[in-house]
Amino acid sequence: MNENYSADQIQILKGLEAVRLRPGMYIGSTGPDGLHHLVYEIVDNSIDEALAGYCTEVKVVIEKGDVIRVDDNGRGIPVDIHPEEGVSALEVVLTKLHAGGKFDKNSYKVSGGLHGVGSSVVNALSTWFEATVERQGKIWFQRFQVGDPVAPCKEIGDSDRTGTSIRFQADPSIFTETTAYTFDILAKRLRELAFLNKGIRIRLQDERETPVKEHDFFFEGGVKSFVEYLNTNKNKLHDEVIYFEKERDGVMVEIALEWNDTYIENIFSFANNINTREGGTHLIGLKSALTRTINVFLNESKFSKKMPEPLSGEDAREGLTAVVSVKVPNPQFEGQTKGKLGNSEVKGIVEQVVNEGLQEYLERHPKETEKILEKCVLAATARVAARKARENARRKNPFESNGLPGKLADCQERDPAKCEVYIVEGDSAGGSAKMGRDRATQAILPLWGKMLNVEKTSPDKVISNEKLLPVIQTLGTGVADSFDLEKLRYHKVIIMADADVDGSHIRTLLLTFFFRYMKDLVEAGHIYIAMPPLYKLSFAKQVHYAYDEADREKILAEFNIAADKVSIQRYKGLGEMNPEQLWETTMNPMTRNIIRVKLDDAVEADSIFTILMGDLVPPRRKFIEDNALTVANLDI
Ligand code: 0RA
Repeated sequence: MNENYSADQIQILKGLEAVRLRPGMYIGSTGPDGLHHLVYEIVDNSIDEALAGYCTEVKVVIEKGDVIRVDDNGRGIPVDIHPEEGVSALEVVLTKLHAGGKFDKNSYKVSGGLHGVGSSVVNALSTWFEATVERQGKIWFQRFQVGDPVAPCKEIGDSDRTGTSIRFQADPSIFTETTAYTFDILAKRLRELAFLNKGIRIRLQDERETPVKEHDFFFEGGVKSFVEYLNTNKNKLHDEVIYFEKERDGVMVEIALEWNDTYIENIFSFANNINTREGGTHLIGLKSALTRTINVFLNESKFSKKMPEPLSGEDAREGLTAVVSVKVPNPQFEGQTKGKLGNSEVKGIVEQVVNEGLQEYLERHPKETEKILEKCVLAATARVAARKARENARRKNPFESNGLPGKLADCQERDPAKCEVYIVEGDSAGGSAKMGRDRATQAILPLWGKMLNVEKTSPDKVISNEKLLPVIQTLGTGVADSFDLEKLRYHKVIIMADADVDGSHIRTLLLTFFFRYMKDLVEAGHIYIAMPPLYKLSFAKQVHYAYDEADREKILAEFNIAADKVSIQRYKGLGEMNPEQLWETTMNPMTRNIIRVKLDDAVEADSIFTILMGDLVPPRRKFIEDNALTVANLDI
């Protein structure tokens, strides 16, 4: 048994063919995510060198032809001959799976997390791969092709510095979808890494562009700078971000907190530089310490008698932006997407750090403390009011006996997976949609009344709003803490509004509501945006629909139609289409054009909604100018 096991191990260690055979197992996918992952894999090694205290700068260059180069000023990967393997340590690192770490037992490794598979995997998935090492006064070089060395590592010159430079070209026979890198995707991750590893300078250059596009990420404040960045454009309750950094039992803990005047809780957690989207023990520790410490101060304050009920965790976190980042020697990642930290020892450690740090902060900052406690009173009061509003709504029952709003035209099918609901702005469009739909599977909910901006409204007002309440009732899931995805009555929730500015406004308002109150619904990909056509083109007894100007020109070019032979109707709104046209262009699953709303990046999404819906006008104007806000740009 044991012998077999080690034989298997040797098998695995021998070649990189396994990686080329099942690339997805090593880097997650062979799509764009996997492609960008190659870069992160190489960068992680340089970050490890920096965390060990030997490297201060990492430079990532996208060269012409989508070649990646990662340079660092660390000690350089060792090049001496490895006693067991008989080749250079460099070659071992780049050709053997999981051969990292071995040479450097003392280093405090952070890579090796989620997909932390090492440079050899990148080598295996590259048409060619080159390593240049500067150390001990010399320059060393080795080149590989599809993972195999072309020649041994050899000395090629003298140097008075140290460092490692890796260049590679992703193999297009593996990354069949694309081998083109997206600057913004790399920039986002490198910015995050610079926040999470303070003091390390990370540069990104795109040589595919002229002039070369460049970003320089360097944050002395670490996660404190991260929270400042997240709270840009928000009204803060206190001037300085609350910040603690401690090492305890080998676990590094870094935490930053800042309350703002919104109703939104925005906490990001990281373990070993990996975003733990499903939370885990570090997040539990943070939340429990926050509630505990704030409750202690609340009970000793004049605000205590204003509390309608004892403080809840959500009260303490309303309007809180926070980042918790831990670095753990042996991280255990759990959960469906391995995005949850499992190490049980971490909870108590984080809890202790936050209890001590926050207590000290609150003692020293009475003015700020007062604002935070006052916010807690308001949150608790609104929470109780929201519950009463929910109970009242149930008692008054403004709905049909089945608990659904009267204006909903439901579908016949009962299996949610087969059902869709169109949320339609305006009664006339709603009427056309009701007549044009496939009543077996398509439900229509016309919206009426005044919509509010949930970003500026307290939760109790949001959930009793005349326009949103029917949406909540129709979907069946409940909201916020009582949200239950299992109860969703339609697997496609399609927002249908005019293709104009007003339509865009209502779409944004609804998306903000879904994002803030039913985030899981967005995350699970149930929200869609219907794309009604802007033009109807009639010529030679044919009818074509165009979704924008470019589309219109394309169709005219394709059919080679002279401008005077075609009649072009521009739709001003959905209401101008008759039921048949609406069905054909926007509702028929065979021919319609709908966009699924994605939530790839929570940081970016939060910032976009804050900019679009928040109080500050200049950033909103700038965003809209920069992005020429169209439906496509809402595809976040
Ligand atoms: C192990 C030992 C030593 C350096 C490194 C690893 C190292 C690896 C990478 C990967 C990218 N950049 C890197 N920089 C350094 C050096 C041990 C010594 O010099 O004593």
